[in-house]
Amino acid sequence: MAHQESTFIAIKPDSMQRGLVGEIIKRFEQKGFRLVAMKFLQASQELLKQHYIDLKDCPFFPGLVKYMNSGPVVAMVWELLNVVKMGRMMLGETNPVDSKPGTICGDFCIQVGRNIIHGSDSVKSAEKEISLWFKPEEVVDYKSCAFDWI
Ligand code: IDP
Ligand code: MG
Repeated sequence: MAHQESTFIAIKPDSMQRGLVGEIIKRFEQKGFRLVAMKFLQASQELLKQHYIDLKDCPFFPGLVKYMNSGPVVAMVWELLNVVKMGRMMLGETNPVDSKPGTICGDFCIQVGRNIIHGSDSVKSAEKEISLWFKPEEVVDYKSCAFDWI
């Protein structure tokens, strides 16, 4: 399919507990992106340490792994043209204090340590994250009926 690009989006344990799952998925659906994989799980510490490996020397790393492991998450892969960059724009900035209203962080959270959603920051990290969280057969290739209209 033309204009393919994939990103890994995770609804973190706090947004799950706060009932924001539907709202977040709605925004990606309404934007026109295509959902190709989704799972609901409590991520293991091992998986999360691997996911955040680049941050392993940060002082907040142990707290970050604990936070992400504190309850279930919704892990997803969304596709289409420029989804990595536009996905990050929809999320807002890492720190909610810098996130404009209208973005997910700008609308629904306050603290960087409880910033409710993850999105890949580049095409390269998206590839790494998708292969870490999903088996190839868990990512479904199909044509959305809206494809030609978006
Ligand atoms: P990103 O999630 O926007 O890519 P990163 O710098 O990769 O931001 O950090 C990963 C996650 O680590 C953030 O989303 C946030 O949950 C957490 N984090 C980042 N900086 C801090 C901090 O200063 N204190 C506590 N947690 C932080
Ligand atoms: Mg990051």
